[in-house]
Amino acid sequence: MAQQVQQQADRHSPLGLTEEDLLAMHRTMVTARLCDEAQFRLNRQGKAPFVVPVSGHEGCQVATAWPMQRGKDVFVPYYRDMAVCLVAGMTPKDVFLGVFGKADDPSSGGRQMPAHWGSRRLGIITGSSPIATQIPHASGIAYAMKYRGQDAIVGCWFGDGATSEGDWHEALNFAGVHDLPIVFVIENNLYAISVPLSKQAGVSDLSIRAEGYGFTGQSVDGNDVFACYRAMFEAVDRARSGGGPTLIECRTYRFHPHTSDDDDRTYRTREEVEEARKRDPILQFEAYLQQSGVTSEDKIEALRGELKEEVDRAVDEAWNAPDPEPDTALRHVFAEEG
Ligand SMILES: Cc1ncc(C[n+]2csc(CCOP(=O)(O)OP(=O)(O)O)c2C)c(N)n1
Repeated sequence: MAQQVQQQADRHSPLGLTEEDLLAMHRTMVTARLCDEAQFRLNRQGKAPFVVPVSGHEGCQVATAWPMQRGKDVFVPYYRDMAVCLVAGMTPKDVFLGVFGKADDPSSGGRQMPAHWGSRRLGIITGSSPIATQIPHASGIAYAMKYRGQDAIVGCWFGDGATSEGDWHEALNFAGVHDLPIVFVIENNLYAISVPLSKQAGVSDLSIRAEGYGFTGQSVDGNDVFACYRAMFEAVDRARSGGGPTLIECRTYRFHPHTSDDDDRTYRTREEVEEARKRDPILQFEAYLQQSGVTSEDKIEALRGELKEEVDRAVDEAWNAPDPEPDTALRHVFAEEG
């Protein structure tokens, strides 16, 4: 082990990440994974009508959300971005208030579907269900920031399927024309529900599309936390210092079906999923943490137990929280009298 400690190249210090940062990032990734496992259990118990899994994407989500400044920058996530929202400041209880559609759900007070993240307080912009509609909003927000001379940037996340939408191309073109302070992050998990990437795009390297809009693009291994962090850190720095937009493609994989309503056996072999699980970003990160002496197998095991209890408590608290009052069902839909 001591020998392994010496052999492990230091990947975090050159990026300005401390051991405390690494442990906090790890904690967030494991929390997201455990929330995912809990929401699937609740779905099978009939308590959670619809869930959108994050498992497999935690590494690229945490790594790309990390360089953003909380309370200052604006997060424009899509439905799969539970871990992005945990980095932005949401809690497991917030996640489950949304899953159960409770009155205190920070995203919409139980009016939106689960996983339609939003919080004015945390600077998370609420998205709608049609794919890619948040991306022109993100460019518009970045335009407003630049116009007002604000010291802030926008991070905008979406899947590979979103890059086939007109909204996506319009938003990137607008960002390139106006040199906006924005970072676009593709979480390329190779499928838009059942449609494989080869049927979505004539290129296999989605980041090269940035060139068509006049800015930089980069593809990285989405299971490699350090590669994702580095790409985002540089992109955030570029955006903040007036250097304009960046497109980052994180190559990742989702371990579960698209949602709790999908049966992925119809379009992916079990062997393919098992192969992808061997590249689990959390396991790879944990291997690094152990080999560089930041933590140990025992401590990881203890942390999982602690976080599992935290997530179970969040589930109970959210389940026991009040439902929205039925007579408020039309609030924010029609103007109210008086
Ligand atoms: C405009 C539009 N078309 C189709 C759908 C149905 N739909 C919901 S999620 C999804 C897949 C999107 O895939 P991707 O952007 O790759 O993200 P992923 O779910 O794989 O993370 C589709 C087609 C939709 N919501 N909106």
